[in-house]
Order: sequence, then C-alpha cells, then structure tokens
Amino acid sequence: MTILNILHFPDNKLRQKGANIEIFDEKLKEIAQDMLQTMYEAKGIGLAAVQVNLPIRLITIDVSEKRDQPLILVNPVIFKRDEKITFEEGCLSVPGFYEKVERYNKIDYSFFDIDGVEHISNADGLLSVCIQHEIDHLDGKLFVDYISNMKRDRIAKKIKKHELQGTVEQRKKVPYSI
Ligand code: GNR
Ligand code: NI
Repeated sequence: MTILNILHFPDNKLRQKGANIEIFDEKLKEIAQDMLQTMYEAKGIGLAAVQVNLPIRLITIDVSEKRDQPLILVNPVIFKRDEKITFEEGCLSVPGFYEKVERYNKIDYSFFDIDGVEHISNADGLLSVCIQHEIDHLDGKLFVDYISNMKRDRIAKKIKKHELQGTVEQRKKVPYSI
C-alpha cells in the first residue's frame, strides 16, 4: 500500500474531470486501498481520485466516529436531491481553511462497488454533504468555488506562500543544496 500525494489548491490538476471507470480489475482495487490509506492518514472523511492526480470517478469515504466503516464509490451519481443544509466545509486540498457551503441534506444516489456491482442508496447529513463534496472533485470543482472570488484568491495566495516557505525550510535542511 502507498500513501498518495494530495494536490493542493490552486493546482490546475484539481480542475481535471474524472472519467467513468469501465474496468474493475486488481489495479482498481489497489488504487482504492491506497486512497483509503491516504484518506485515513490525512484524517479526512473523504477523498476523490482527482485529488491524488488520478482523473477517474472513484471516491473513498468514512464518516464513522471509529473510522472503521470505509465506503468505496465508483461512478457515483446523485439522482434525487431534497432539503437544503449549510455546512462548514474543509478540504484536504485546501488545508487550513473552512467555509460555510449550502448543499442538499438528503440525496438518493447510485454507484458501483469495487467488484462492478451497481447499487442504489440514500444519505443525509454529513454523509450526504461528503458525497456531494467528493462528486464535485470528480467534476473539477472545489468548495472554495462557492465563496466570493476575493476570499478564494486570498486563500490561494496564503496556501501558495505557505508552501513556498515549506520549500525554503526543506532546502535549509540540505547541507549542500544545488
Ligand atoms: O475531511 C474532510 N472533511 C469535510 C468536512 C466538511 C465537508 C466536507 C469534507 S470532505 C474533507 C476531505 C476532502 O477534502 N475530501 O475531498
Ligand atoms: Ni475535498
């Protein structure tokens, strides 16, 4: 198993759209396990393949308190939406920033499991918000797209500056850097 690298806003690769998955093979199972491990290690409740630079329609989720109820959703589609809910969202691709976003409280959705079997299910509350957030990633969309341009640009600037500083710190640790 491998911990995958999570892309950070404003990386353009986060704007890639995930392609539908048509082959349910061992490689797909491996990717799903790596994504689960990456999600747990990052302490996230969800992860979309686009966030780890894989433009395919695969998401992992675990909203359980004990973090022992992993969900793997392939080609998820929401086909019914009900009631609005406002939720303070965060994102592993927008580290350190939280904003209120309006979503649907209740959804009906379909997906394929890792073996290629289709299922229909429903969700509300946190799971519903998380599924909508993850499907957005598969469409190249981030929660910061719902806030003002000014706030979004400031977040982009802060993350860029923070990561530039990280690079400098790493450079300092190398005694004879080139
Ligand atoms: O870990 C996460 N927490 C979260 C909180 C509120 C709404 C959505 C989320 S998803 C996020 C993980 C992530 O970035 N998934 O793409
Ligand atoms: Ni996210």
